[in-house]
Amino acid sequence: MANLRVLSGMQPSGRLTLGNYIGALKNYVKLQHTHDCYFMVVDLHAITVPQEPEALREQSEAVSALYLAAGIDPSKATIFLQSTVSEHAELGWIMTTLSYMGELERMTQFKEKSAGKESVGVGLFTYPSLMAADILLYNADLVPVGDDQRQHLEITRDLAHRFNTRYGDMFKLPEPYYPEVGARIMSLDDASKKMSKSNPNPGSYIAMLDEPDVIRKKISRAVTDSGREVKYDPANKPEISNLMSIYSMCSDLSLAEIEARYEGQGYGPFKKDLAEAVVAVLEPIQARYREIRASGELHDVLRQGRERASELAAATLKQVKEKMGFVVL
Ligand code: ATP
Ligand code: LTN
Repeated sequence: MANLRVLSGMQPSGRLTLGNYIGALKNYVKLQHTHDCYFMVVDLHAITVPQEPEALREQSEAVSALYLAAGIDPSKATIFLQSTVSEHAELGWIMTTLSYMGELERMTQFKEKSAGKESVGVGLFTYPSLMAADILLYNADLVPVGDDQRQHLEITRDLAHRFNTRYGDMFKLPEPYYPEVGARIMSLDDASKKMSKSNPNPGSYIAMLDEPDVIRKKISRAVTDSGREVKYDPANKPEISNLMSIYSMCSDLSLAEIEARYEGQGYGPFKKDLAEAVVAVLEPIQARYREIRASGELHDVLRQGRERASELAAATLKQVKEKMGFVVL
């Protein structure tokens, strides 16, 4: 249904990983054919932890180019940078004023990212209010994300409902959209943590732009349990189950088909084939990525995206302000 709207985003806080691809980007590419899609690079969210200016610029362009390289077609979906549509910051402030300390304090992402830090930025705390603004500005129906965003989607729905109750009907309550397998890809060095692009150990993740030989090496070194059975059992065999999810998402084999294929063979052949399946998915994306970066087309795509996104965002913000009692001139 072309009229159902989709919105999502990724932070330019490092190099995109296979977790970002499987958990979210793959669904972006799929949904563009059936929905009215808006995909952004959430640079305003990235600065909730310190970023070097040059690195922020480079990573923002890299994430945008990876969106295109992974198959998002700018004639079908709108791609833009969050900071270029100033309504995000403005509705973000409004959502902050509607948010309660208690509900933000309960966010596990906040607890994890602030744990053990001497000084914690306020932006990290109000991060979910800005994310709610991102989604509500476009009145999105569906939000493709990985499992770690579950709480943030709930708070978005709470804030939308709170606004509607206080000021009259305005926002739809958005639904999350998760992949069936791979909504939570775990770290290669510790299957109790999610694979994350800001992990300081590059061996813990596969970056979408890792060279094929680096991918092979990282997978061969990935931690596995001491057994030898390739069996999907997340509670007792979290490492192998994680690698099986990755394999399934990179090959379109089901988990049961993978179990059957490696029965009695141990981990060696499984890991070898897994590495080739990942390389086969990422190599063509990497080739397109290099072409896109060399072509200089990126800024035009992002400018066009900003125009399309601004139109919707401005209309929503105007209505919000009217409902809240701002003098709209
Ligand atoms: P950071 O480590 O900097 O917080 P991140 O790697 O978690 O970043 P985000 O930009 O926060 O990445 O997330 C972008 C999208 O990718 C979100 O929809 C998120 O749910 C999804 N995602 C991130 N990591 C994983 C993962 N390990 N498994 C599945 N989905 C993931
Ligand atoms: N918090 C998200 C990134 C994000 C987002 C959004 C995702 C910011 N705004 C709006 C979906 C919709 C994350 O992935 N860490």
